[in-house]
Amino acid sequence: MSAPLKAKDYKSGVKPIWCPGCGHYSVLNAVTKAMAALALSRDDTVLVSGIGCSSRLPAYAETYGFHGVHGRGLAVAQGLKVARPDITVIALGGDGDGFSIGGNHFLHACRRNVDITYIAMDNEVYGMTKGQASPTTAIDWGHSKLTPHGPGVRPFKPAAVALAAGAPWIARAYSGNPNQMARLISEAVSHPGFSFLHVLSQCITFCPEQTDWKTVVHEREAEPLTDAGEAAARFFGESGFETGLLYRNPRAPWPPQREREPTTLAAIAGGLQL
Ligand SMILES: Cc1ncc(C[n+]2csc(CCOP(=O)(O)OP(=O)(O)O)c2C)c(N)n1
Ligand code: SF4
Repeated sequence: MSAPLKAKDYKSGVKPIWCPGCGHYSVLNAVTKAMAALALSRDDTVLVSGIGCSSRLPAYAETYGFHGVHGRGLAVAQGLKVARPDITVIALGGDGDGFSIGGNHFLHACRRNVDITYIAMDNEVYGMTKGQASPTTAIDWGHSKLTPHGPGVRPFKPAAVALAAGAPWIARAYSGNPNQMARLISEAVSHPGFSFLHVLSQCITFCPEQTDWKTVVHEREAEPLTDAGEAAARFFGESGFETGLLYRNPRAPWPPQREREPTTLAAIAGGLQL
């Protein structure tokens, strides 16, 4: 019998090109730790992403990967899981990728409840394209030359939106605590249905002030909420810095499990009335 794989065995030989101090390194470490903890088969695990600094992550992992089109990671991930229910599918990307151009896919992935994990690495900015405002940028964040007085638009609350769209499992992690993040990723992957992990992952280059997150981030001590109404009140009123499993209300994933004979092209063609 071969020795169990360690976290490092789930890393590819490709050296990340993220800036030193970028929060996404921590997410890579947490993802590979979780894979080792769950003893996932490298051949039966797929990481799917869109475009952005965060979306480069699949290249750095020693599993199958799909570095796709901006905002379309969730569409690919859900299609893959529906076609191959036997494999583990983890979708990843940034706040720009997932909540802006991919926002519609995010809503429907929460609602549809396909058994995948979605890790959104939120740095409240478009890092890859040099610091434009994203849907989670603060209303008065004036560090971008494009919005010197701030975007002037209220930021989106990812946990509240996920809840309203029907996500049955919602957690938050912080890049400064990769061990907690790894535990949450293991739980997310084990949850039978769509699991949404919102990660506060700092962009040190365009938002250096995010290093202050360490002073406000705190772990949830209570059990996760199970009532959607209570969770809504919590997510609307919260600071956004509480980490841990915040809400869990499982329901049957889509599509329902059904026994069926594999269909062949010949059988389909035979049944067509041409
Ligand atoms: C269709 C399309 N529109 C725009 C872009 C340009 N683009 C590339 S990455 C990106 C945003 C990345 O931000 P985010 O997803 O938050 O990830 P980060 O780089 O911050 O990790 C944009 C707008 C693109 N590649 N494709
Ligand atoms: S620009 Fe920001 S998000 Fe991109 S690698 Fe650098 S620190 Fe990370």
